[in-house]
Amino acid sequence: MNNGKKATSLPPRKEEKDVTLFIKGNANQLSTKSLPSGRFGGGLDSFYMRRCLQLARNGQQNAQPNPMVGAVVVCNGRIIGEGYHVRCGEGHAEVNALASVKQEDEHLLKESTIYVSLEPCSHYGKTPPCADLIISKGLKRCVVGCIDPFAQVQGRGIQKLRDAGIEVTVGVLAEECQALNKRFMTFHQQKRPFVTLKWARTQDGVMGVKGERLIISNTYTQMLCHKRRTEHQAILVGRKTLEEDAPTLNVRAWIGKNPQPIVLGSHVKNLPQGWWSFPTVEDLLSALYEKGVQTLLVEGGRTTLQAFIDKGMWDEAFVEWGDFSWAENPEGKTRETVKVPVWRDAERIADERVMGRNIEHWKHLSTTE
Ligand code: AOF
Ligand code: ZN
Repeated sequence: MNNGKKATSLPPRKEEKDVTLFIKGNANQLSTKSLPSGRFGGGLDSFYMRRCLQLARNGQQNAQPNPMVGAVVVCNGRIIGEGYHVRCGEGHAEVNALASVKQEDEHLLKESTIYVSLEPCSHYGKTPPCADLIISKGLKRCVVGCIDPFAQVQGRGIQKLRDAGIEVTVGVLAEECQALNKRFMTFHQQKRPFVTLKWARTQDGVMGVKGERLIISNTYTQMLCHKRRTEHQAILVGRKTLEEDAPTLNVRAWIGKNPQPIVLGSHVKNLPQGWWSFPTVEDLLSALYEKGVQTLLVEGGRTTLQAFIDKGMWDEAFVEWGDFSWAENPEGKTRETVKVPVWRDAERIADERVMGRNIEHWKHLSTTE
């Protein structure tokens, strides 16, 4: 309908780049087309893929440990179906998108394209393979955001579709699609949990004082810390922190699930009930991978944080800056302090302002994203 305003049209499609993706652990080599990923650039494929990403995010709370995935079914410029992976154990994004297609539109499927932010699965998990469903519904084309790193899929879904004569385009908004599920990607690609480090510091770089508890966070940043705990499956401190501070590591200032508490270090005295203990970072990470724990929050102390940094076994970090300097404290000179860890291969990617406090968000330069 013309309401007198000038119609806005999509920007012209930029030139496509040929990209060849090699799939780890799979002899398949997939030749793909990749589109530029600017916010408004990239043409129609990027436009619909962006909608997939938007839908996928609805699964943030309940999809895990499965990835967040969105799917859109399009016929001649009209979206005839949409869906996302709502909850682990239930239907995948493609199943929900195809189920949402109205009966009177079913005949259009043969001319339709299905957009999915993650490669359609090819395995029997808790649900049957999505690739089989797409084939049986007779879709013409499938546009995939990124490859599923899960060992049982890893390119096999795409291969299955191509073998059935469906035209498949891979790698549309690939970086955004991978970033959305960076924890899932890291877990499957690196065979270890996604590791988040967290500490608080004074203006002059002190994170602790020997023999006492130094409180740096305020009520609001403490809520954020507890929220962060709910977003991880496991939480860890070193042996010294457990013995000196006796932390509970549970969620009190937010609502959500308590992560599994873990202590790192040998010869732990009085391991609290329900805690796990591992002697080294390597033992810990491989055991968590075996147990299917995808996310680990490391809350200290300094030696433990430094060990993860030195081994390069971390993905992102949150550093809260307190509003005071330890040196200004009259007792400042008489107490032995613990200084912040020393970074390596780290890039500061954002600052979060919380009621006047600054929380720096850092990323490890080797992290999946
Ligand atoms: C898709 N679409 O929406 C999702 C996929 O146990 P299942 O059957 O739920 O399978 C879980 C695996 O399926 C998960 O590890 C990941 O590889 C893939 N997730 N695949 O085609 C989806 N969520
Ligand atoms: Zn699936």
